[in-house]
Order: sequence, then C-alpha cells, then structure tokens
Amino acid sequence: MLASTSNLTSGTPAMVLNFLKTSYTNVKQALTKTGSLLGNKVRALFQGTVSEETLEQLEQLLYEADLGMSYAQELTALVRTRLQQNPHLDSDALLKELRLEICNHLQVNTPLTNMSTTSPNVILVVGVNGNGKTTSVAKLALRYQSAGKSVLVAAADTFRAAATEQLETWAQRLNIDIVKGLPQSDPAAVAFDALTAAKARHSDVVIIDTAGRLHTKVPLMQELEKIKRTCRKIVPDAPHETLLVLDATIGQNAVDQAKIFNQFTPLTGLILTKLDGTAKGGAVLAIQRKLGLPVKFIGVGEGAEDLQPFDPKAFVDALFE
Ligand SMILES: Nc1nc2c(ncn2[C@@H]2O[C@H](COP(=O)(O)OP(=O)(O)OP(=O)(O)O)[C@@H](O)[C@H]2O)c(=O)[nH]1
Ligand SMILES: [Mg+2]
Repeated sequence: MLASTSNLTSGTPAMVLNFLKTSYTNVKQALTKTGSLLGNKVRALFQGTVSEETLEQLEQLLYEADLGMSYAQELTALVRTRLQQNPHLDSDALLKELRLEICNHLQVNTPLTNMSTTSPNVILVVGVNGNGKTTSVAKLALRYQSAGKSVLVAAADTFRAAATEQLETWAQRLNIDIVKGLPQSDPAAVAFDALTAAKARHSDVVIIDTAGRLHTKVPLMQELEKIKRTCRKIVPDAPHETLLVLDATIGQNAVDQAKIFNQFTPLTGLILTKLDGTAKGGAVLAIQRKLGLPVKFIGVGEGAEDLQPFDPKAFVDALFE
C-alpha cells in the first residue's frame, strides 16, 4: 500500500522568495477586480453632510462586501457612536476606526510554530467538495519543505481514484513523499499507514488530504473523527492542526460550513482559497468575527506557491485603503 517518492529537497530560492512576499499584491488586485476595495467608497459616502441615510448606505456597503448582516450592523453602530462623540470626524479618521475595530478581532496564528521534534506533526485538511483541499495540501507541503522540513502527504481521499492521482502528481512535481491507499479503502487506514511511515522515516510533517464532504451528511462528518482517532494510535496528540478549507468566493455560506464542521470535529484554523477569484474579501472578516477561528493561510492562485500566511493587518489595510 505504501508508495513513496523520496529524496526530499528544499524548494528553489525563487519559491522561498515568493513565500516571503508579504505584500498583498494578488489579494489587492483581486479585490480591485471585484470592486471590493472599500476605502474610496467610504470616503465618497462621508464627503458631505452625514445623515442616518449615510449610515444606512455604509451598512449596505459593508454587507455587499460579504461581511454579513450582523457584522455590517455592528460596524455601522460603531461609526454612529464615534460620530456622536465627535461630529467632525473625517472619513479618513472613520476608516482608521473601522480598521482598528476589525483588526482587534482578527487573530494571527501560524500553524506549527512550536513543531514537535520527537514525533511527526500532523495536519488534517478537511472541507466540502472542490474548495481547494488537495491543492492546499500541496501548497502547504511545499511551504514546509521550503522551510527545511521533511514532509509526507497522505492521500486519504480514497473516494475518487482521480483524487489520489491528483495528489500523486503534486508529490512527484514537488518531490515529496506520499502514502496512498487503494480506491474505496478506509481513509482512516491510509492515515494510519501514513503516520506509521512518517514515524519510521522521521518525517517532520504529515499532511492528510481528505475527500470532499458535505457538512450536512452526518456519516461523512463522523468519518473525520474516526480518522483522528486512528491517527492517535500512532501519534497520541495528533492531529496538531485540523484545517478547514473554505472557498472565499461563496461568502456567507462559508460561515455556515465552518460552523457545522467545527461542531462535528474541532477545527484549529482555516485556509481560505480563491481570494484571487471573485471573493469580495469581507467573508474572511465575517468568519473570524463569528467563529473566532483563525484564518491561517489564504490561497491566491492555483500554483503550489500561491499560499500566503494570513496577515490580518495587511488584509484589512488592503480592503480599506
Ligand atoms: N484561483 C484559485 N484556484 C484554486 C485555489 N485553490 C484551489 N484552486 C482550484 O480549485 C479547483 C479545486 O481544487 P482542489 O484542490 O482539487 O479541491 P478539493 O477540495 O481537493 O476538491 P475535492 O477533492 O473534489 O473535494 C482546482 O481547479 C484548483 O486549481 C486558489 O487559491 N485560487
Ligand atoms: Mg481533493
């Protein structure tokens, strides 16, 4: 059952440089493309005399940026209060207030900062169909490999034969170890084999890809806990991270998905993908505000290097510039 492409190497300097780029060029380009940059819109609103109607328009603007109804109301209420306290506040001062308020609720939390050196660190990647799980597994693998860690990926999406092939192609391209199972075999068994192999090979990180599952299908959701229990037979404190991959272009639906996944299997964080697409950006903020789950990475393209650590301040600055 084991398949391996060994001979681990670090990423090329160019890849490493890409990772170190903290500028949010891609995100900003995307937000510009979708007309989501809010700064100038807010400035235009607050140019003249501010009335209750202006505040309603602000709320509408925030809502349309995918921040969700309650968060849009909450932020508008804050602006209303600030204006009551100081009616002469100009639009830039209001934007600053908004940025500060939003940043206060955003957590910075990078996975595996305290990596175990005695056992493999295990990252379980979950989510509904087509959100970008497999691609994110490959992107994460490259990230850790580029940081000098030995990585093994587990193709625990045994539901579709093509899924294993997809991860295998990535593993070959990135020169990363892979453990896979037979089609339709138990995904927990693949995880078991992967952790066993990782322990034997002294791998630093194991990243487990799972099949896409609808959050409304209870047996599929319960399968995730089985995978976790099985992992613990090999590495007692595994998985160290359970990351939910969410498609940022689906707006408020992503909030519902995260809520239900978290109920079935505790999540440690989120990867938001497709922020280079039609995402409006506000969903990132709404999810953190509502669920308190840290966004750990954002996906900004289909390439292996298109994964950036989420930098809340840079993101909010880009959105409200
Ligand atoms: N533009 C863009 N496309 C992405 C991103 N992440 C993933 N994709 C694309 O989204 C599609 C689905 O990605 P997968 O990684 O196969 O998604 P998945 O969640 O593994 O899908 P299932 O295994 O079928 O549930 C692919 O075409 C990816 O290239 C991203 O950040 N940006
Ligand atoms: Mg997949």
